[in-house]
Amino acid sequence: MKLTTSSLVNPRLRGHVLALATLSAIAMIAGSADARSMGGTTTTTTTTTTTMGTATTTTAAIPVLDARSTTLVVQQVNKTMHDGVNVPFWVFCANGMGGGGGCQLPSPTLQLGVGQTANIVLNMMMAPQEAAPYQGHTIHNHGMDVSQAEDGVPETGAAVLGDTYTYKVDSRYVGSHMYHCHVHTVKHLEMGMYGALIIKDTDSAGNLLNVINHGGPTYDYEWNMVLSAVDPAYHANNAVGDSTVFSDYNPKYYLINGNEGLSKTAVAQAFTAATGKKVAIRLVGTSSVNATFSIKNASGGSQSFTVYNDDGFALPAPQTVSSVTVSPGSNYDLIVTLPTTSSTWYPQVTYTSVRNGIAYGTVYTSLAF
Ligand SMILES: [Cu+2]
Repeated sequence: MKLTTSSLVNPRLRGHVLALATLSAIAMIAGSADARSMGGTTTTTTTTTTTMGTATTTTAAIPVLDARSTTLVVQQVNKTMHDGVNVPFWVFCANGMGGGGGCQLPSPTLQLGVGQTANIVLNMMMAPQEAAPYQGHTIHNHGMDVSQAEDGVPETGAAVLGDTYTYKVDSRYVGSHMYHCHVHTVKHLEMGMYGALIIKDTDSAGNLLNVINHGGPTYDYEWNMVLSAVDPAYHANNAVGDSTVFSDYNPKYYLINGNEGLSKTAVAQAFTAATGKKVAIRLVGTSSVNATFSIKNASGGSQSFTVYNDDGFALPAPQTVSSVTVSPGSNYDLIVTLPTTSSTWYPQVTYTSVRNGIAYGTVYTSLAF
C-alpha cells in the first residue's frame, strides 16, 4: 500500500488484514454517501448521471432515514456496470420504496441523535434470502456497543425473520458508523446489505447539531461516502460465495456511493458547495479492500484536510493529512475547508488489495465551489 508521508494510516490495519485472513465472519463497514445541503444559500447535487460506454447510470442521493422511527425491508436491485454486466444486489431500503425505484446501492443512511431512542423495524416481507441455515437478515450496528439482544448477530440469538432494534447511544459515538446484515456476513455484505449509520450530537432541546464530534467543530455541508467493491462471482445466481479467507476475493468494480466514477468527467458523485465553507466528508469502508482517500485540485495537486474521528470516535487530536487509508470495516470523519476562489476539486479513492497492496483502480468524485 502506497501512502504519502503525511497520510494517516489506520494503526489497526495489520490487525484487520490478519483478521480478514483468518475469519470468515469479520464484520466490515460499507460506505454510503449522500450529498445534502446544510447552508441556507447553497445547494448540493442530488442526482448524478454518468454515461460510460453503453451503460447509463442515474443515481439519486442516498436517502437519510431518521432511526428514531423507520421500517426497513430487503429488496433485490440489479445494477448494470460499465462493461455491461448486470449484477444483482440485496439492499435494505425504506418500507414503501420498493417498486418505486427508491431501493438502491448502498442501503440508506440511518441517522440518530445522542440520547434519542432508535426504533428500527426490519420487515422481512418479500425479502430475497438464502436457504437454511442462512435464511433471513439482521441489522448489526458495527462497532457500536448495544445490548446483545439489539446486536443483530444470529449466533447470539438475534431473530433473522424480522425484528425491531431499540437502543440509545451516548456522546462518545458522535460520528460515522456502519450497519450491515450479520447473517452469513461475507455473502450478505458483498451483496450490498450495508449502509452508513451517523450519530449526531444534540442540543438541550434534542435538535441534531452539525458538528463533527461531541463539542467538536461545526461544518457547513456533509458528504457521506460509502466505499465498496464488487466481486461478481459472489453475486452470480445469488449463489453462496463463501470464503474463510479473502485470497479468492477478486473485485471487478469499485464504487463510491454505489457508482463507479471511472474518471473526472464521469464522476461517482458531483457535489457543489459555496466558497469558503467547510465540508464534512464521512468515509465508510465496507468492502474487503483498502481504500485510500485523497483530494486533488484542478491542477492535480493534493489538498490537505483534517481528520477528527476514527471508527466513530474522536481522535485524541485532529490530524491534518493529504491522504487517509480506510481499511475494511473502518471509517473516518474529516473536514475540508474550501478556498474563497471558485474551482473544482476531485475527492477520490484508490482501492488496493489487502493481500499485496496492488492498486485496483480509482473512483472519482467532484467538489465544485
Ligand atoms: Cu442478510
